[in-house]
Amino acid sequence: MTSRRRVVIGLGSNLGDRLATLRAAIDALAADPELEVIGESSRYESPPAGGPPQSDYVNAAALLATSLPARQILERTLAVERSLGRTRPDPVRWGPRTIDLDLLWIEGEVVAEPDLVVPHPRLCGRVFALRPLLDVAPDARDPRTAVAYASLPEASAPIHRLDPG
Ligand code: PH2
Ligand code: MG
Ligand code: MG
Repeated sequence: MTSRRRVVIGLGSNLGDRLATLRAAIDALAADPELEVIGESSRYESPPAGGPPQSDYVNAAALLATSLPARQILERTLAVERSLGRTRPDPVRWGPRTIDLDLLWIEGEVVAEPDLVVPHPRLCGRVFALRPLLDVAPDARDPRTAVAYASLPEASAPIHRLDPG
């Protein structure tokens, strides 16, 4: 049994109605009785990082409170992706996707398994992941080093915020 703690899920979309898909994904997380959505970030638009040429992404983050173990949180996020039409394996690595949910951070927890690494291995280098995370958990720290994410240079890199607040 794990204790109830904060968890941040990163969301991204670059196909179809991106904002509507992000809304639907957060609503689907909130509909899970074992995941309480206690915050959501602004929406940010950015060019694709890596992968083939493709259209711009909209990214966001959802702050959850849950006692589910990391593995089960991952499974719930994959189920939400499937419910919104994502099929795996991806046809193209880092290719365009209607929806991508990434388990970015679990308060005070480190997971290092072949298919599940938390904190997300690319969190610190990606402003489109870091900025939404800081919207919902401004005090978040790396669970290994205790470094505050807000103090990282990437946290203040420029990114286009779509909505006020
Ligand atoms: N996700 C990727 C690859 N590249 N670029 C942006 N801007 N936003 C993303 O969410 C993103 C990406 C793989 O998951
Ligand atoms: Mg991703
Ligand atoms: Mg992903």
